[in-house]
Amino acid sequence: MKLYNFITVGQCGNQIGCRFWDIALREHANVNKKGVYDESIGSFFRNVDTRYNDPLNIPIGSGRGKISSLKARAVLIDMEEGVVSEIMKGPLREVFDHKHLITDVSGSGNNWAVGHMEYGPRYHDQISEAIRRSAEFCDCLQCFFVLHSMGGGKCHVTWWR
Ligand SMILES: Nc1nc2c(ncn2[C@@H]2O[C@H](COP(=O)(O)OP(=O)(O)OP(=O)(O)O)[C@@H](O)[C@H]2O)c(=O)[nH]1
Ligand SMILES: [Mg+2]
Repeated sequence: MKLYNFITVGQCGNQIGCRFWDIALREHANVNKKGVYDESIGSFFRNVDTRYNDPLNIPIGSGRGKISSLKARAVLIDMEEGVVSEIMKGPLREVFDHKHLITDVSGSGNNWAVGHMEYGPRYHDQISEAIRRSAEFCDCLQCFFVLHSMGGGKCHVTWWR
């Protein structure tokens, strides 16, 4: 099974990411009428239902039960906490592993130098650790998707090197 890891960065990356996870869940609900955790949903979500040793082909239920047994293979990073906080108040809040959220308060204000010199070094280890943790949940990691705008402060640029 090929597994995909998402890293969503900044306002743009997290807004697009949020739409992606919503659509992924809806689409899966459309094609997988039995509501089981199969390979296709496993590519993007891990099943955290601990009642089963082999998580494949087990029921994932419906409604809140379904969402609470799924965790997106994602790390959310934003040095301005607003967008991530809104996501955490919304219907998808349980889809994200809280250990994979990395936020600060004020952001870089589109100032790349601040992202590069300040937030990058400050959050380098925390970001690496979250991505490592997320990747370790994958038996067969296919790739990372990094979602972000071309503008903004981009603390992760330092990390990505
Ligand atoms: N397509 C699209 N573009 C967006 C969205 N949100 C922001 N942008 C664009 O992204 C650029 C600014 O980047 P942001 O993503 O806001 O910046 P950031 O990564 O949060 O960085 P800082 O806030 O400076 O720390 C501008 O060109 C915006 O127009 C979105 O939801 N969709
Ligand atoms: Mg921002």
